[in-house]
Amino acid sequence: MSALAAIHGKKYPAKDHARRVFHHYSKNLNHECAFFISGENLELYDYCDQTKPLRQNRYFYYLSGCDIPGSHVLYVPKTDQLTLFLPDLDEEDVMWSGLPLSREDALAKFDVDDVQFASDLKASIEEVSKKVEVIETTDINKWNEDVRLLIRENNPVFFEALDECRMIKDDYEIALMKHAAHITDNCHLAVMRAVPIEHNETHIHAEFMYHALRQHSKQQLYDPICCAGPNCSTLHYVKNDDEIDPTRRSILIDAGAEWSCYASDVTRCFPINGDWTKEHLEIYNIVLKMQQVTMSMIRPGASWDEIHLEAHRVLIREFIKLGIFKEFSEKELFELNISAGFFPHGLGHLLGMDTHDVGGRPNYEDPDPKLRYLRLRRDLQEGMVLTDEPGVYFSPFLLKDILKNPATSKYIDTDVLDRYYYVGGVRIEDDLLITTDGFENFTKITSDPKEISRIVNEALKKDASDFHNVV
Ligand SMILES: [Mn+2]
Repeated sequence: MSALAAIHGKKYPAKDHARRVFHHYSKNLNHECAFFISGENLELYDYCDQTKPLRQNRYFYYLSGCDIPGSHVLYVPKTDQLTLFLPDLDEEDVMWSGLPLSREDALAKFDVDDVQFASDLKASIEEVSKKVEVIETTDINKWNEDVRLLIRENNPVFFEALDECRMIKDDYEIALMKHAAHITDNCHLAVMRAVPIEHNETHIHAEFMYHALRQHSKQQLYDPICCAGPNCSTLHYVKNDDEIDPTRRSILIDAGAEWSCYASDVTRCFPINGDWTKEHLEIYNIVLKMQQVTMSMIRPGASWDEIHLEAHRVLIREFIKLGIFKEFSEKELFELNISAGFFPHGLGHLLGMDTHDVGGRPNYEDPDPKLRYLRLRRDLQEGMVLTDEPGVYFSPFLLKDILKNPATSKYIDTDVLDRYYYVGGVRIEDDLLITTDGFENFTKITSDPKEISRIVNEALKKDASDFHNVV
């Protein structure tokens, strides 16, 4: 059954979100207030009559569920009144864009008490401003200049209330995210199965996008990362245009479909010819073990810092076994931060309407390089959605200081290390919901190396001309 069946016929719970944000806000500030947020609007490119792609403002969407450009939302807690303001009807534009949603249609579609239009905005805000001490907004910008003197931007208490609420997902948001994850599973499987026609990183990218669009997911929250061989050691590689040749068979694809502004974020790796090389499989199995060990620790109350550091310990133990790290104590290697050269990013991040979602409280100044890029620095709570995405990379750039400094280079056997550079890197990434006693994994596409090998080898038996998009 589709995840969307659980929310069939229901509206995005904007009103409940507004109430929750006020509840949180009023723990810190006790005065009469209102909340006002402007959504994004369409903008033209310079010297051109085409519009830039629209990415709806996430705070606006959280309080409205509305994706219409040029809208605003106002919540007055005292009367528990949520009002959506839609753009005024532009008669001249109807010929090009068709009729916009009527007031009645909008009332039926969105979880709001009233629908007004942009031309009503100033009078409504003036009216409310007489009754409350402050109208909070996230930011004063070109879409709400008319009312700038009546609203206050940038109050950290308001942002914290929004972020804390967004961090804990409700059933409706969970259904949207599960659906995004389901589409993404199908896309990753399609990429593994399309190997006869994938000779360039762009083909991997194209295959993912084609299958996302076929499933009505028109955009991704982040640019797909599609790489082969040493390119896999660049964490956010988005050039996606190198050839895939027999010396560069290790593939890494990090891509996720979006559904109604909610994200999925999944990474899979596979050998383009179906058969893992010895070194590629060794590294893959280490990353898989890092993921399995860390997943076994996930439950409400657990420290994500601790779980992340445990992934480093697994890496160190396994690198000692491979001989990349010379046999010193695990503790010594851990304290010297050498593993951060091979696993430089965090184990995972919160996921929601942003790929790196709000509420994680990262500390990019952390003196411990193992923790510096960890985007979630809090204990786990039921209702959080996060990624578990360990990785191991062989980047000459990331390793140059460790290899140059005799205090650290003495721990590394470069003869052994040199055998792994061609793999580039491996990352395995799943999307997890924290539940009462553990977690639910939204990501169902297999990460078992034997199964992946079987899928790819099976696909290679097919004739390339069977494919829809042979070029
Ligand atoms: Mn991620």
